[in-house]
Amino acid sequence: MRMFHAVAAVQLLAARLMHLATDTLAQNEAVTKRAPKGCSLSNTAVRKDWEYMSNTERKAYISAVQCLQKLPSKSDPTWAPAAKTRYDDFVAIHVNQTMYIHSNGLFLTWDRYFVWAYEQALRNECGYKGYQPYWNWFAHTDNIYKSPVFDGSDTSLGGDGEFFSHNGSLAGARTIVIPSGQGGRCIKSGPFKNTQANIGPISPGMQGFTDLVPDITVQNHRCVRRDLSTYIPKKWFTTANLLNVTIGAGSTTHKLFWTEIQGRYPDGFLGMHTSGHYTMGSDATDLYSSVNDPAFWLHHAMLDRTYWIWQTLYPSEANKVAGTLTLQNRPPTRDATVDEPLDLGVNGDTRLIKDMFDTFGGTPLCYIYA
Ligand SMILES: *[C@@H]1O[C@H](CO)[C@@H](O)[C@H](O)[C@H]1NC(C)=O
Ligand SMILES: *[C@@H]1O[C@H](CO)[C@@H](O)[C@H](O)[C@H]1NC(C)=O
Ligand SMILES: *[C@@H]1O[C@H](CO)[C@@H](O)[C@H](O)[C@H]1NC(C)=O
Ligand SMILES: [Cu+2]
Repeated sequence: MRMFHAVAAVQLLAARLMHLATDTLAQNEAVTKRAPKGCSLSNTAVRKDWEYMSNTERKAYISAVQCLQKLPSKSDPTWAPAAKTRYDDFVAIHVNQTMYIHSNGLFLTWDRYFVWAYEQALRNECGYKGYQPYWNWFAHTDNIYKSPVFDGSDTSLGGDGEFFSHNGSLAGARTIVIPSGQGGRCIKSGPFKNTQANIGPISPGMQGFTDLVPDITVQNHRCVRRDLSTYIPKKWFTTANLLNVTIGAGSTTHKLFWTEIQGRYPDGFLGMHTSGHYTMGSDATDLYSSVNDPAFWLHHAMLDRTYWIWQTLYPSEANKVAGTLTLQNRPPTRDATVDEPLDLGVNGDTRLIKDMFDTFGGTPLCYIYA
């Protein structure tokens, strides 16, 4: 009983913290009346929690994603012969940039720009009127199958995969073993039942894939696979871990936040970012082509939201970068600066890291999270 109250109290504190961050931001903006490049509280986009969107809003988002999956690719076919759809264009650039956007100085800002560009494509090319939703990692951790993101209903991003007997997944640079779940093959229910991909898998963490391809030059038309994990949310999407990256020892400098959110693999700690990928499982465990899972974007919006909340709490650290130009600094490279270009290929103009610090800066970002 006492344990229950302690947990409830901490969860309440975490919820308050989220609101505090939102309110602080709103007040700051209102007080300074700062409206760079036309971004203000009256025209800012508000990205919502999937759970608190109406069925109509969710269906509009799902239709727009299905539209991007049907539109033809804009990528140069000599560069990415495997890219067939507009959705594939996003997978292709992520594969191409993989070694330069993870576990390095570009990670958080490239991700922020990538999600924004996808949101633009949904709106400008598929008539979507809403904004990019997020999957709140800390909800339904006791039963991921009940999450409205993954419950397999017609207002979800699809349910689990069909069962596939396998030996689990190797996460965190292949050092952390994740037990297999009840899925592993094609998504078996919901709007993305049997949804198709053309690129990858290239380096999946889930064991038992037999159809690997080397890169974006080889098309592999197939279904997107999923293996929801009940193990990860209970173990790592905890209030203690949330508090650590927002107000605890893992939050006080940019470098600490950046490290903690990406995980400390030698300590057996997967971190929030990798945890989300391995909660979805199967295709989403591929460092290169995880974008194939349509829930990738709700996961990455949550990562961005966590970064945004942290930035609001630590204004003096908010515009810093940590890390070099290569994944885990292999091969060794110089430290990233705020002037590093962020390459999205056909999906967006090249912007700089420093353009991405302020989601309210109008360069080109203009959004907040609810
Ligand atoms: C990514 O694409 C660029 C061309 O835009 C090419 O020069 C580079 O080799 C590609 N990198 C990988 C790892 O495929
Ligand atoms: C699982 O591991 C066992 C023992 O190493 C191996 O024989 C089996 O082929 C593996 N199964 C899959 C699906 O990879
Ligand atoms: C919080 O983050 C710090 C810094 O990375 C780490 O040393 C510590 O173990 C974390 N605490 C918990 C409870 O995970
Ligand atoms: Cu990711």
